[in-house]
Amino acid sequence: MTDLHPELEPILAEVTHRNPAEPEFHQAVHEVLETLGPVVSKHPQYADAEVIRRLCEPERQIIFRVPWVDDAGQIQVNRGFRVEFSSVLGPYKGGLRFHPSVSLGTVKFLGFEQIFKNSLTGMPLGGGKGGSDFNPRGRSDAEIMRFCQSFMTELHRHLGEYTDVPAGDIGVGGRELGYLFGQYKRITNRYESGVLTGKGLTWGGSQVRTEATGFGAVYFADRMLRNAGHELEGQRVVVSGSGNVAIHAVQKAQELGAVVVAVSDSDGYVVHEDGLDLGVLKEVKIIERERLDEYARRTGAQHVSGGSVWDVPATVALPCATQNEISGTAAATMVRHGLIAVAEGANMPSTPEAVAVFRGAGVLFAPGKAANAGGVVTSSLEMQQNASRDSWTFEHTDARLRETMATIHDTCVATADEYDAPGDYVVGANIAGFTRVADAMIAFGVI
Ligand code: NDP
Ligand code: 2IT
Repeated sequence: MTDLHPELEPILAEVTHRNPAEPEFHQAVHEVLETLGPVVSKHPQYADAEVIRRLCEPERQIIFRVPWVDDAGQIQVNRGFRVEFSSVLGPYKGGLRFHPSVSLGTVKFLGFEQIFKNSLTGMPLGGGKGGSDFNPRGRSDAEIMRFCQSFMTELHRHLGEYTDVPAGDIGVGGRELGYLFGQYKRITNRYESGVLTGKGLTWGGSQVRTEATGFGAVYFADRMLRNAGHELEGQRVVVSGSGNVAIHAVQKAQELGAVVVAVSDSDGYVVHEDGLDLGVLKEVKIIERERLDEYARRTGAQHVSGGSVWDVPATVALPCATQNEISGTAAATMVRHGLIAVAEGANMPSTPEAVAVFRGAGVLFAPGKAANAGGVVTSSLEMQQNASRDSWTFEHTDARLRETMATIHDTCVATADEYDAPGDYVVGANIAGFTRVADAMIAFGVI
């Protein structure tokens, strides 16, 4: 990581000191602050108004007990979180993650990233994130339902279509959002569609929201490659993860003519040299909620237990699993194998060491807050449809997503140029995301 601007150094020191044992949050703040030096120099009003110091402190943090009864009749206790980080540009907006690794620091890193991502979309969205250390793996539908109902029984009092609008993330998809929305509706006695996004198509959901993050990451990668004189067609692509984002990234990459040769889950990865079979992948992972070795069994693909999917050579990498999944060593291997572009479908999947390796090697690098913004963009389109009691076609919604990803891409490029960092999408995304929030914060005064 590079040195920070002297105005920003004490802010990072304060964040680290006041939020002990939250390394992912420190990492996310550091990664943003190290790009803001030129903005602070050019616009002293931001430092005068302590915009950055204020932005690093969430507006509100909610931590609550989630008790529930498992199928064996045992009482289980989990911890729930919602970090309402910034409502400067709109209601708090961001997903819910259910995974045993979730802690307050995880939710804060994700919420912090979400502020800049949501700002970059140009849409009226604040930033927030939530979740629980609940582990859905191996749980029955009935257990998932009881957990979601208990979680919402507390969370509902903090939500509202003008206040805070959650969606999915790791471990939270259509099934969980159904149980969450059902409980919200029951408790509040309101059919308030705009309170959650990622809903089912028959009860207020939007076309393309399920596909949006993966599709959007590939639209971004395609535009970034074209901007540099390449194209996605014919590229050899490796995708990590095999959840919502990964599968739809595979789908769109294939539709645009790339050959996707590998995907992973937390147990290992599969390699399919001729290209993955999307139909079998969806059947195994989405419908049956099975593991990837089952995909290998059905297709004859090679399954590797453990190991790293980044050992599989590729020209384009789409990390779509989780944070810090690409180490510096893995990045060096990827570069040696001929990597030309990375578009992050996941949030902060590249470690700082990996980012340094990519940058040093001249790899095109699209950070998550730009490349994976398609999810929240389409959430905003869902909110628009809910507000107007309308529903759009798949084609119209997909066209809006694609246009918005193009605009986000072009904003990153133009902003990086303006700040003398041509081709640096990290600089472009952070600065463009930051300035929109910062200008509104100054307009609002000290609140
Ligand atoms: P899913 O739960 O649908 O899928 C997650 C995938 O990543 C699974 O294959 C899972 O494997 C793997 N994974 C998760 N945690 C780990 C881990 N600690 N180690 C190894 N593998 C892991 O989640 P999504 O696809 O929705 O989310 C993936 C990423 O995309 C996350 O970083 C999320 O924040 C980000 N994102 C999601 C958006 C959305 O709209 N859903 C929007 C923008 C970003 P296994 O099943 O074995 O656990
Ligand atoms: O990280 C993300 O952008 C998401 N999980 C989606 C957020 C949303 O509100 O759609």
